[in-house]
Amino acid sequence: MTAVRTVATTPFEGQKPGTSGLRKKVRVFRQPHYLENFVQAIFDSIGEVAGKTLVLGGDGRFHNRAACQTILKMAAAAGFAKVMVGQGGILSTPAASCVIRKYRTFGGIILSASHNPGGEDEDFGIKYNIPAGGPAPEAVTEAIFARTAAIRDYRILEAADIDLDAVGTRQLGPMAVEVFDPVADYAELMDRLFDFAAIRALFAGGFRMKFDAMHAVTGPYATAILEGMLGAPAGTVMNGIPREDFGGGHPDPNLVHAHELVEILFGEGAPDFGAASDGDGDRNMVLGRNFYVTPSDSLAVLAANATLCPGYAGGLKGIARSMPTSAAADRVAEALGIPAFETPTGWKFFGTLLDAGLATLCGEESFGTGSDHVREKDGLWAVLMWLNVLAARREPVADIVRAHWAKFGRNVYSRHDYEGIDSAAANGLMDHLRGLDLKGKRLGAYTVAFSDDFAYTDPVDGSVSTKQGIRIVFEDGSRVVFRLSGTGTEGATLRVYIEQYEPDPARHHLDPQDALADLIAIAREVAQIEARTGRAEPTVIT
Ligand code: G16
Repeated sequence: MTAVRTVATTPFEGQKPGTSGLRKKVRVFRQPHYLENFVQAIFDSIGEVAGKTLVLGGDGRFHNRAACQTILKMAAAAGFAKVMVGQGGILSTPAASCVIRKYRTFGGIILSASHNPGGEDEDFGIKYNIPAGGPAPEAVTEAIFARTAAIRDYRILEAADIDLDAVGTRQLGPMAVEVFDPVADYAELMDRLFDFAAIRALFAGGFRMKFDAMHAVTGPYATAILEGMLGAPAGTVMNGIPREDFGGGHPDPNLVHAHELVEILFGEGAPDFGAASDGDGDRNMVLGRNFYVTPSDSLAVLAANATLCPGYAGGLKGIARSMPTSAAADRVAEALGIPAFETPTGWKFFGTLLDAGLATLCGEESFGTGSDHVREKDGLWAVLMWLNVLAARREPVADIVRAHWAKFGRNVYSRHDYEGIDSAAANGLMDHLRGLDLKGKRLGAYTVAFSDDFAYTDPVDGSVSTKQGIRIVFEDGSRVVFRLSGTGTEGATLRVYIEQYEPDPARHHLDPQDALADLIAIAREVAQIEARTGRAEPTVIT
């Protein structure tokens, strides 16, 4: 017998979704009613759910399984007709988006704190994706947040836990639960977009790569596609079994956290190509032999070479990037005669552009690249697009990027993160920057053209987002940008983005830290970083 129980509850403070959903420590999520309140707030905010189908899955981190069971029972109590769950509760973020779109479901719930560490004392997260497959826009997340502040009770089915490990459909009270293979639909989509035969031929010819799944969700996807469908040798995928604690690591594919891969690609006898993905499979880092491709350059190079891939052979409609991402992609858009869009940080801002057919490729400096094939950034997709380009051009990664710079000029770029700083100090620093009147002022050798707090009006739905990061733009087009991260769970993280355009190929080989040294010093001084945060140096440089 199953019955719906209505449980009295009181609101928790701070259930406000950040850049990508609600992310908190596992111990916060494990408090009685905490997850339930948020899930009920979602169900209460997204319209009529009765009779609808929902997608559910996560990156497999600690608490993923328990949360799936709770959400299933709440979905049944809310009246959903069916929930499609990835086998074992596993579903990468881009695969969730793929499945939501393919089966036209009423959106999905994704359990992930992305690149943040996992484990009993680490992070957990939850977000709702809309029926178009993308992260809920701000109007929806605001409604969910407002609901969390007013919630008085939630409803849950009293039932035993359901088996999530065997593929198949079973009943949970009146609701069907379909446990499905989380890889199949996604792999089929990739096969349609890219020239798998050419990539197979590349591997058959001795091309070597390493893919670091960082003990996170992309392991099964990468193993099935790279080693299974594309014939890459066994062992191409490393750290390929998803673990609840990501093997104790920090599943963030950057030069610091993916150091195991970096050492291989910069070591003796390095393979031709290296790539890594994050906790939930939406981020990517791309490396050539002895060569790091910045995410901003990766977007630009993929855009310039997109027509080599069957799924993009007809050309691109437009390219969108987040404001802190370098303008390298804008130069490609200009050359292609297509529009370039500059949005606030957060994949959700690309959704309207993709839905309206205004953009085909999107990218962010935060190791996110994607296209209109789904409505999330997609780590493995980016890797496969690179493989398709490499299979078509048969040149080393470094040569492709250098030739790109020679043609378009180089947007020399770096991001400096100051992690885990005091929140009050971080907010004080941002207020200080907002209060400065810099227009026309000289900072070092640079003159400020303008400075502002980035605001964005969505060209499709007219929604306005303010306070999206402080830009100081100099007369030669160089700029420094300051933002506080919206994905952390402890203290604050200050991100400083530094960019300078370099047309001269004789200077393209310079290390960005050297080439940008003056701007880096200016950024530190104008924001009073050391005085306000006590940090003389950033914790992560990418
Ligand atoms: C999330 C969003 C991304 C965004 C990133 C920025 O990434 O999905 O679109 O660029 O956050 O993070 P922050 O606010 O810390 O700079 P993810 O991979 O964490 O979902």
